[in-house]
Amino acid sequence: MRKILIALVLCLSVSARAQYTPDWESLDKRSTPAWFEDAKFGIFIHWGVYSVPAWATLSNADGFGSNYAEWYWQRLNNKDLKIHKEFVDFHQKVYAGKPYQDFANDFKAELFDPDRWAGILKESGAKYVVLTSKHHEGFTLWPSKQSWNWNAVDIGPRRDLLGDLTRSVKAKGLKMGYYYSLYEWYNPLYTTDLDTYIDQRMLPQMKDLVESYQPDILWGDGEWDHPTAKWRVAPFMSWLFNESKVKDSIVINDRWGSDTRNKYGSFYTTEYADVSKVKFNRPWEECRGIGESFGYSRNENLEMYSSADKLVHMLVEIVSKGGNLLLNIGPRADGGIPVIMQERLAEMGAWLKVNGEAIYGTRALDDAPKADKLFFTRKNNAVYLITTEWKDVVQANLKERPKKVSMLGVEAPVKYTWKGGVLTITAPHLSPKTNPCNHAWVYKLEY
Ligand code: FHN
Repeated sequence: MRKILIALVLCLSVSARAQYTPDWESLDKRSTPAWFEDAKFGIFIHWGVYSVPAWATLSNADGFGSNYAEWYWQRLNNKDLKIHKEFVDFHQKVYAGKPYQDFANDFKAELFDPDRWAGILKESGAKYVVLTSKHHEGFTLWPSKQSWNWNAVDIGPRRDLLGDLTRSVKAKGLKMGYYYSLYEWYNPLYTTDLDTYIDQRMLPQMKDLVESYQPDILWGDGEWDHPTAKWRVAPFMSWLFNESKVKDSIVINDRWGSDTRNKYGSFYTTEYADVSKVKFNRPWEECRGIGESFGYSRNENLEMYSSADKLVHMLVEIVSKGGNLLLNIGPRADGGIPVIMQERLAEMGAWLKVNGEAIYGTRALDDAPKADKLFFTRKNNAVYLITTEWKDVVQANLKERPKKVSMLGVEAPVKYTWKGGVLTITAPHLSPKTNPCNHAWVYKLEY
């Protein structure tokens, strides 16, 4: 009896310790579930009513984000912007100035095939997906009760886009997450009665997403108008971490109030950052489009799209600094994924098929040698040296002599010497037939 009592007391005290109180200090005591740091590569999807006009200016006149097509509605209304007139002129010429809301009727998603999308996403080598459940326009991709007649089932696609994609993505073994914008530009409740908006729309929607679809990630945004205390997000997070069905697996980003970015959350976020300058001692994630917009912009030119070379190099650099890359695609309103985006994803996937061992599940190498176009990751007893440019001879300062050096995807052993703390690798002779990959090559150093 005594033993049972002691066991009971122990159990109770463990569960009491596992309770997170509704404040960020407590919430941040929860360690980030390891799957997130192991995953390294995710695909962001911006899809909504804005995918119908799918247009943004090419001018950068208003600085960062000028080219974001998902901001179309706001650009039409915000007279203070330098790019405003260009949007109004375009809208007048092409759509005779019709109300933005009418675009929802043209958001048909008639080509949307969630299994096909999931196949493309899986083949990219990504381990997770983050879909815009609701962007700043307020339109929800799931049948949200709080968004009557402004959701994908009541109007437009007439289908639970979020639910259908979630099922297909999870069936492929990928994690599924939702982007959720706290604020809404033109929701009268948001603009006139913030507290009611939060209580009767925002918080119930977030809870509905979690309970109905059990996401692996909740990715907040549109948080900048108010501090986190005003949004009352922390109590929701303590429910999420203590009681929800996903309490052990879910991760959240850091955008939950004007005072939370790079401060609180399971991981920090950057956006179109110069990743060479990023330095965090927490899990982090860089998000960006393949081009210069998140929502599909029909106005973009080829030179605005990152090459596969650039994307692989970016992934390598981010991972060498302990981060994840969340690379965005913007599907068309008809549900097709623009072929150039598919091509870039396929290239990433081909590279990761050969070299994924140096990416997934790795961590940054402490005191990694600094050398031009050389990056390092580590896992178990191996260090991975990734060269983003082919070099016949690769040199790096390394404290210990590796027992073995090989190139991922190449069977023949690789010649190397190690003298006075300098590792010198002679690259294998490869022909176009034996070259395992393009963009970057990985040497595995075993210790
Ligand atoms: O305004 C949004 C933007 O449209 C896009 O969704 C990005 C993704 O990180 N977040 C906001 C800007 O920080």
